[in-house]
Amino acid sequence: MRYLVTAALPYANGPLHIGHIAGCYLPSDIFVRYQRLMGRDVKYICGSDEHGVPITLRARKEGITPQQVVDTYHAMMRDSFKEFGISFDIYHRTSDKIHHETASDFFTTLYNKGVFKEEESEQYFDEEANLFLADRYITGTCPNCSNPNAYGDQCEKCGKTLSPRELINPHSQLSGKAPVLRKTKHWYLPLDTMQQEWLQEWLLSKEDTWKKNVFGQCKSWLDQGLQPRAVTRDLDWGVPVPLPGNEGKVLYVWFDAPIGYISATKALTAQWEDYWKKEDSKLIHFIGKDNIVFHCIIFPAMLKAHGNYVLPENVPANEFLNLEGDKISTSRNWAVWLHEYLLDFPNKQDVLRYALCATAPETKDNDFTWKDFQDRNNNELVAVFGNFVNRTLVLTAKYFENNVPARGKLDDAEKTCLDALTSAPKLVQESIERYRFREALSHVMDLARAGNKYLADTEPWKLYKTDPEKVATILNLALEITATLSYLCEPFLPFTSQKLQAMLNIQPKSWTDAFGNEALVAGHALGEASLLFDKIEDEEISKQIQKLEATKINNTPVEEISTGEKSLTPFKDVTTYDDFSKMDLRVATIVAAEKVEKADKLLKLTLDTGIDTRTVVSGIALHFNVDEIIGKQVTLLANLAPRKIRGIESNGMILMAEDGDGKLVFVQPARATKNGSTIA
Ligand code: B3M
Ligand code: ZN
Repeated sequence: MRYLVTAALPYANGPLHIGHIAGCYLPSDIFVRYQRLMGRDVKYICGSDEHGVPITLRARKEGITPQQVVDTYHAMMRDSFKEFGISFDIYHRTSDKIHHETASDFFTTLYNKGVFKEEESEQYFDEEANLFLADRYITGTCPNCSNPNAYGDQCEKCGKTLSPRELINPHSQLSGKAPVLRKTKHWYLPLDTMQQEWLQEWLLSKEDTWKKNVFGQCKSWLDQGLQPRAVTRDLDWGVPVPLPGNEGKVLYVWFDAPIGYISATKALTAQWEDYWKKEDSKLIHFIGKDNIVFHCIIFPAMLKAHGNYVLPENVPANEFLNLEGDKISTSRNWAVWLHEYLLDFPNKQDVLRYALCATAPETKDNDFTWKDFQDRNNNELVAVFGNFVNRTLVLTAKYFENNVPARGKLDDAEKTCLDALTSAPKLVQESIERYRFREALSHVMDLARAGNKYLADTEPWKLYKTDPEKVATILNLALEITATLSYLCEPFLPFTSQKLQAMLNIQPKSWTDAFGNEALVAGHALGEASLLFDKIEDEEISKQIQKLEATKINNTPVEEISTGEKSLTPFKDVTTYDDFSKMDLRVATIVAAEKVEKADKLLKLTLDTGIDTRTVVSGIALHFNVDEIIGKQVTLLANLAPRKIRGIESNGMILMAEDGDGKLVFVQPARATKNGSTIA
């Protein structure tokens, strides 16, 4: 038996955020690490999904090629995954030659077998850009909610799935013009007939083994009746349709992307066919819930039509993770970006892994908050896990010269403790096998809790003078728990596991060897102890919250802020670039603010400019409270000549935007950036 575990291929058109991680990368990583520890044959596959319209649109907007877009994000995602401890066996990419060949061959096989229906239909065409307008290239008014900016495939406001022909008043994203209808030929996967032939029966057989949310979605697709799906598009970015005379057509991104799992396995191992074709192979797709139909219906349909491939054993999709009560959104920048987290919290990968696993949206949408993140670190990792390990190691160093003491007679407290010790691995295993990673993690923590309680109840630090033998037994057991924790936490907290094993001076072990017999023999010399986790202070958390708040301000739609009459100030006279460039504009943060006595309009601000800390007197006191502006980033005219205002020397000026009604807002960078950054 062997496992092939895939994690959804993220689109290479933006960085990764915690929603991606909680949705499928962390659960799959936990699952695979566990399988490896069980000594099973497993391959863990992922890579960048480098086709699709959003990538071409982004490239157009930025004036670069799609390849440049994907090169940037592919590298970025690959590196973030690695640093975060996501242990793919391969992180491949769909612009790779192996993938193009594999996807192309796959299409050809289906074509030669006569699987596809070929059909001509009318589609929107931009006459100015000389292009058919696929999916996102076209926008218009949503027939459901009247949102004027709905896309050709979906309205993001009401969530309705659309087809371009349903849009009211459609226009091209490229030229802005109204498109015309033109005939074009495409190939369709006949899901309707497949449903009757085998797909429905196969899917219905999954009721007891697949997660409720996943099965439920499949069931409702079936109930509506599956429709033929086009697997090609009129586009120039993607895998070209491998049939002569079809220039300008590529495979639909959702046709080629799942084949990416196959090409990545090919790139990884010469034995790739074992994993994909042998009957005793288990194919498991980890995904987020928006990908269910593609992995549970369309890809299986493709695999079956091709023949010789196994079908997915399970598709443990997660629901969505929200952030501070609001939907995570790339376009609104409402997200915690993985690469920024890794910079802001160096060597704290496991804290985020812990927090995300403990709040994973396994059965329903869930919310990530920075406060919860801090609490989980301080009250669970530090106060329970870390505290237990630290007390155990410090006491062993103190009383037994850092060697494992021998175990003596066992009383009731020891027996309870041993029970917890022997049952924990089984509980963790059972939960992981059922894809319940939150529950599995809580079993690990329960063992740490049991250890903590054992030390608190037996108080070895009070006993040493009178009963050193008892203390030896207590610490022997506590160390045994510590060793077990180091093995058990590996799938969830791999960095901690490693650190702990170094502190215990033990080697990593497979779970089949690790449990059931004693991990530490009396006399074993321990390594050097250090703190496993440290407290996260309020300031670090409020910084993160402020960073989020800042994006909110910058993204408030214009209609919401400017009310009333728009009597805008007319433009000033022309100036020169030379004059402009004399101004030294910098990003700075307000670190303190106070009212200026007897001047109700003035605030005395203290600014951190990255280079110095300085005072600026600003006439904004009627517009802002002192508390609400501390921590805000602003634009500072840094080289304005110093000036005394009400006896206070002001060194510069902060820039404000003023609407026609006299309302003021800070001019600030679109996202938190380094103080001292120049603005030009
Ligand atoms: N790139 C969609 C997504 O990131 C898509 C997954 C492909 S998995 C084959 O949501
Ligand atoms: Zn809508």
